[in-house]
Amino acid sequence: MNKRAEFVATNLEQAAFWMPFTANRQFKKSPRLLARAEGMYYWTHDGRQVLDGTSGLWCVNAGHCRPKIVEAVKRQVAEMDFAPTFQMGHPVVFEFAERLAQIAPQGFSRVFFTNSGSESADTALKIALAYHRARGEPGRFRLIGRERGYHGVNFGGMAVGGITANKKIFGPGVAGVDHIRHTHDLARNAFSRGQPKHGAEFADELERLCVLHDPSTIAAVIVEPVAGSAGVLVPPLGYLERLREICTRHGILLIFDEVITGFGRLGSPFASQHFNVMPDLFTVAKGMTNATVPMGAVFVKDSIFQPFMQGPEGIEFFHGYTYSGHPLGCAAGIGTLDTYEEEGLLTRGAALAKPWEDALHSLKGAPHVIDIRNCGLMAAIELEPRAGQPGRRAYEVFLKAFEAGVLIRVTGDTIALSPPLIVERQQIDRIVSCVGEMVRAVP
Ligand code: PXG
Repeated sequence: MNKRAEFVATNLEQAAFWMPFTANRQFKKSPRLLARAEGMYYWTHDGRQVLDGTSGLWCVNAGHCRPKIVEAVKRQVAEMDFAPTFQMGHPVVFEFAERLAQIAPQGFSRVFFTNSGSESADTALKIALAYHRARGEPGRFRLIGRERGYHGVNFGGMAVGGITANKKIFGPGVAGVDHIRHTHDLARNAFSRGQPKHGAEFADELERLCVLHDPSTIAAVIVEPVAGSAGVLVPPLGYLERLREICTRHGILLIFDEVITGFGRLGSPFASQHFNVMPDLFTVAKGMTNATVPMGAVFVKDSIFQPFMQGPEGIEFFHGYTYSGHPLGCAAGIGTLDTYEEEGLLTRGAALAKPWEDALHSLKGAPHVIDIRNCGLMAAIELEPRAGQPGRRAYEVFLKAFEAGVLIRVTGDTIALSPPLIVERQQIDRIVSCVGEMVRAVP
């Protein structure tokens, strides 16, 4: 154990670190510390190997500490640590934007840089509002999200998000926001393989909101193509197509939040390609730099960008972050794209999707399992909540799996899985058999 690991292992109860989205008191009494990572594995501070079934937090898509990325960051930090992108530029940021535009679906020729998925969501919403104003429709101010959606924790993303616990104590938030219903339908769709059959009509709720508010007041609709945080909710067949059609008919921009689905998670570079439904804007983060340096972006169609360039001379869009296009993020991103491209990782999930699906659905019939959902290399196993203790059963599975050397993620009573895209067949088997064993072991 190195000195730093020794310190944290012994002193955590009064630790200064206020942990995000964590039961601090519970954690600090019995901490789980990851101290090193490589490829498909973490090692705990006391040297135990842990198979990463979650790509960190849905983000380390190429696996950990990949040499090309490590080298690119090292080189960049020694050459130029930081340079502004407000009224200045640097070569790396221009190069990275070109590289991203090259792998984006056709027409997404512009990239606005942020530092996280939350910032990407807020940036995309602001681009949508500014776009309508630039085109002479300032009356389009409403933003529509979806129940169970997660678009980060900043005020815009929180407002259009649909996760109650993330919103309820933070006041009224952004005005002019509404939501369509989520697509989870256990009664009709439990144990669907891939896209569920039932529920395309849930998209018609957007039509209802158009009647209620008048479509000329609606700027944009934002959805995750596959809802991640809410427990891997795969869009019903025909659902995204219908959302697209309603948006197009009413001049509403469709924003896909691809923070999780982007960069190969579904077996295509982006979910829009997997589902063959194109948004007007989409957000990314996480896998964009393989999570090596925090970074996010909004991809913008040329037709959305152009009105900005036709206004008066001067700053076209009053928005940006000190670290938009940070040189280290860009270097990490270029190293990441090189790795993805050399190893075919952005499409590797397509070949693995079927064995992944088969392995997961072998858990059908295991105790407590009420649904299994999968899409690309994402999956969820939903457990029946223990009476009076929601979330407890899945949390115990998580703890036991970690003890057994497999990192999984839980949200409520749903176990979420998203291994790095370099995962091998026997590692898939190990993840699934570990989950199966622990599900059988918990009361
Ligand atoms: N949009 C989506 C779809 C996300 O999944 C964000 C935005 C926000 O990204 P940042 O980088 O600001 O955190 C996310 C983040 C989980 C989990 O376990 C998911 C996220 C973050 C933490 C945990 O489901 N997604």
